[in-house]
Amino acid sequence: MTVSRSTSLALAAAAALIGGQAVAARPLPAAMQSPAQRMAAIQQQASQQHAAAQAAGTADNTAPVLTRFSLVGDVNAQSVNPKEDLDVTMSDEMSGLTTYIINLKGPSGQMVQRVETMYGQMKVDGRISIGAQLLGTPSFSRFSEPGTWQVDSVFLSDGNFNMKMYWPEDIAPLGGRTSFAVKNTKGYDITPPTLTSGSVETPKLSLSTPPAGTPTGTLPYASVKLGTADTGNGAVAGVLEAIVEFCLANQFADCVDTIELHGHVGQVGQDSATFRALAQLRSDQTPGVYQILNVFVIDSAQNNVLLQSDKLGGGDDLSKYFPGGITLKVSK
Ligand SMILES: [Ca+2]
Repeated sequence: MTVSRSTSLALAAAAALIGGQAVAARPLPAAMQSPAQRMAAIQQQASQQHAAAQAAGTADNTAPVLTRFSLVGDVNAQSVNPKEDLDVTMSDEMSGLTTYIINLKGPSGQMVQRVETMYGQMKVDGRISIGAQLLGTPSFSRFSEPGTWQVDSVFLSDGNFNMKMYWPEDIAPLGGRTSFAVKNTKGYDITPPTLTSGSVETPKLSLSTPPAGTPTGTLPYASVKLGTADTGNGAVAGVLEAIVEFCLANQFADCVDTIELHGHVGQVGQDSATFRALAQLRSDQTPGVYQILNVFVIDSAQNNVLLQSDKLGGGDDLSKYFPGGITLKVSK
């Protein structure tokens, strides 16, 4: 089981990935990755592109630079769309900035992130905001942990795939403010949700049998029913989403095909929720006996749990949660 609320653990995993040691043989679907894992994937891609660009002998060999970084003000988690402002200067003199990622870290390791991609911009110089909900997730919310937050890292890359990661010790010498307070008087949630039960509602599906009441040719839906629970720290964010990934494994336990089911909970703040995760099969879905590979459950405050099947290299016995079985047979 991987419980993700610790940035340092996730960053250690990211560092291992960047260092060329595979963290997991099989990459997780993007939606199951922590911010640090997504960042590591971006870095890894940039690194490969950089190597290709170097081999091609193109001209820009210097990474973008961060020359100003100063956080402005504090965050009131109970305000409408809370965010933290940053005065920043980032530039690249030749091929221009293409990506910046700014990570802020809470007292217990929760991460708020801003990721931007652009083209041909030589300089970002001014005040930007981090953690606003309209800018994507993970963002601040009324469930954010109160206390002292600080900069975790800044990642920059340019049009020739040169990249640089700035860590707190690289940012401190710039002389700006690198920490700020999050105020939250109404409780917060840094506690991951749990899976309490599950059942595969469609253990056998035929690609040629449409769901009841639908026209001939309609592809069938895989369905898993999940029971989940969530707690918090004075407030409960409640389960937001679950993803169940099925794998058709070959004799080396590699997935030759997968089915990714998604389920959403409509209401924030519930301490338990039972719901379905669904996916319509593809017309070219490989027939065979699939089994559950991963179950990912995330709450509205981005705390999440990842269960990985011990049948396929993970550490979790999923049959404990799925007493009726973890398989789904797909036939033509
Ligand atoms: Ca929670």
